[in-house]
Amino acid sequence: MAPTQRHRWLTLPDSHDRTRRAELIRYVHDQARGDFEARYPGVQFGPVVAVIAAYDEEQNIGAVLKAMPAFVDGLEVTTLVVVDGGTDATAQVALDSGVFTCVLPVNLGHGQALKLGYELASAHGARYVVTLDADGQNDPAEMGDLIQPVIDGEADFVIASRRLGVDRTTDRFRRAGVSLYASILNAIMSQELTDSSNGYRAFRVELLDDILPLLVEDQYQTAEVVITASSRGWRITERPTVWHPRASGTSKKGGNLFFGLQYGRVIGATWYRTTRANRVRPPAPGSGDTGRSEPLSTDR
Ligand SMILES: Nc1nc2c(ncn2[C@@H]2O[C@H](COP(=O)(O)OP(=O)(O)OP(=O)(O)O)[C@@H](O)[C@H]2O)c(=O)[nH]1
Ligand SMILES: [Mg+2]
Repeated sequence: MAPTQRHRWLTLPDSHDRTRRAELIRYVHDQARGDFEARYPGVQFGPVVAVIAAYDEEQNIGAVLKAMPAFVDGLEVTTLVVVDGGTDATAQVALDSGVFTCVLPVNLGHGQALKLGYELASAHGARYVVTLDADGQNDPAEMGDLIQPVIDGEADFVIASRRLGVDRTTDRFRRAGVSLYASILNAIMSQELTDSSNGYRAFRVELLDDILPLLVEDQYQTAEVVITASSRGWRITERPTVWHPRASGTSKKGGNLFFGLQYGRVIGATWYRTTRANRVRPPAPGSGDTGRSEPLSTDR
């Protein structure tokens, strides 16, 4: 009898399953990347690349793209939308707005879409990468403040914090989850973050190049990136943000209980993985673990 989805919950993937899944993801990424390179041959991005992963966001993404800044701190901003499969006109809206658009042929999940965005940004000349959502929860006008600590060389990775700023959403359960998971993450990684699950982020590209091979989560990947970057010794800080309700539609990440359980699983699994991986991998070049007190560069 063929296994049902319910039975699948009871069986842990073996190494053959994991290898096959990784190969499938690689194949789909390569297809999308090939299409992208053919659509934009030899393209060179600006020093700041804003990566927006979008899954069925045709109603919301147009307004986000219109609000994207052309420059932050005198540095040109390139917007790159990674359309994560889906069935609506998200890709067409992005293409019509004139931003760089990479389309995955099937839905792989927010984490996998962002990984492809990081790869493209790095390969096409980005020095800094910003991520934000396509659903209108982040204000692109805040990008300059968010990225400033990275440009100034004070941090390698900045996370927008709704708890340091303003949270305009009303879900108290979700708010409690944001605080709880930040506390857990702080306890295991010796950080002092207030909002580790916010997807509005700015990175130095060297950090992304370093952690990319260690990222495996399809969804709920915000914790994975923080734990992995922290375990590699990169410097993380926060800036306040105004966190808006979704412009339209509902979260596709499941109800609060499912979201919470999955988020907790990602924290545990990443912590276990990075602890093992760092036993065999040297510290990140330029990260705090090397004992350097100087930032990599100020790039100003
Ligand atoms: N849910 C979901 N979002 C995806 C996926 N791939 C890309 N995304 C994009 O990821 C961003 C965040 O997704 P949301 O579903 O809003 O999740 P969230 O903002 O973390 O959580 P909420 O607070 O519930 O909105 C949006 O821009 C989505 O379009 C996917 O497979 N699932
Ligand atoms: Mg959202």
